[in-house]
Amino acid sequence: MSMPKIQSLSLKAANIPLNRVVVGKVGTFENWAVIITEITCSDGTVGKGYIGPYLANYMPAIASTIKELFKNIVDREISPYQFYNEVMNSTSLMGRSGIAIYALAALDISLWDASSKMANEPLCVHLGGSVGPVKAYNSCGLWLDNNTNDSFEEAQKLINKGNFDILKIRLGRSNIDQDLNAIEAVKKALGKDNLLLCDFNQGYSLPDATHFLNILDNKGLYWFEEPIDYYNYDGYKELRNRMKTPIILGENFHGPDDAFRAMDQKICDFIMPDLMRICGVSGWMQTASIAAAYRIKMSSHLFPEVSAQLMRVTPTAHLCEWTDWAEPMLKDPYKLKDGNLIIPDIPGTGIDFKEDILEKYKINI
Ligand code: SMN
Ligand code: MG
Repeated sequence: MSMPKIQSLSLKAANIPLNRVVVGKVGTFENWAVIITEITCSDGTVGKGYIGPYLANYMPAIASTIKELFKNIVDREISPYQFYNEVMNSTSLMGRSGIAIYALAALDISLWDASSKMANEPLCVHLGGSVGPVKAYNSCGLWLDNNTNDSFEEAQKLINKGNFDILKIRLGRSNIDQDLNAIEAVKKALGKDNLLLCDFNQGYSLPDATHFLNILDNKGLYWFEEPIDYYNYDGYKELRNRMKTPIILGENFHGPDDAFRAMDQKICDFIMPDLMRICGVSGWMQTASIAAAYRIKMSSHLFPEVSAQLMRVTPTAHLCEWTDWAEPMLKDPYKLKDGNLIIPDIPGTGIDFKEDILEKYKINI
């Protein structure tokens, strides 16, 4: 059976303005820097995707890595998982983390989009699942600049955006009382049956985490996300033993190897891989199998569109992180209903771009 061949690659980059400035221990961001990957095939199919590697100045380096990797698939039939394995098994490449993996993810996402478009199926159907709602939480606010007086109102707005019953607050202010007040205000807005997640973005040292998490441990928070440096495995083990609240990490897993190591060493209760860093659809699917074997619930980090599709085929699917960061550049952002993301019943990932917005906020690569 002869399949269409991969013909050409178009790369664009843009610095998309955020509706709400991100202020966290990760830094302050007014824009989301994205790279758009479009792969055209001989039958006219265009596989589209984007990654968001944060730092605009790194875009040229990532773009040139994407172009270099692409040379290996030009003129070949689409086989995303095979290509992923070839690159992952290659010893001559730049390793399995950082820029190399971001570049492979960018291509992988577009290849899976093209593959599911050729099959005339939504990505989740192409992967053996079905179209349906995906439980999500609103992660678009409650950053560290949110002071107690605003927390209740901001939480209400976030809830109302999609009838959400789960929110995430960022913690680790210099004064713990401010964190405690913000938690109380957000909980009041949520009501007693709804979940509040919290994220420390690796802001604490181990001794501080031990001290402050003890204070927060009986505040009814559903998870503690990344309290300390994500590479401090011994520290995570210790915190996990000391705390009742489940510990989650995963947005900093670079590929399934990191996810495996974290689960194998039992350093967390839940995981939440990031589509780009876990290495696209292929890296996600491998990680989902590992999580299933360990019976560990798997949430997502950013990239709500493709992540929602993947949650439909993730055996231990938990919560999809929803942000509106990509919305200004998307022709048809996914809809929200009753705290769920709604997957569009169209072939591929359903991602298409507003060219005028990409042009307006263009980054030269
Ligand atoms: C986060 C990640 C990247 C940028 C801003 C915030 C955060 C999250 O860790 O989980 O949403
Ligand atoms: Mg986080």
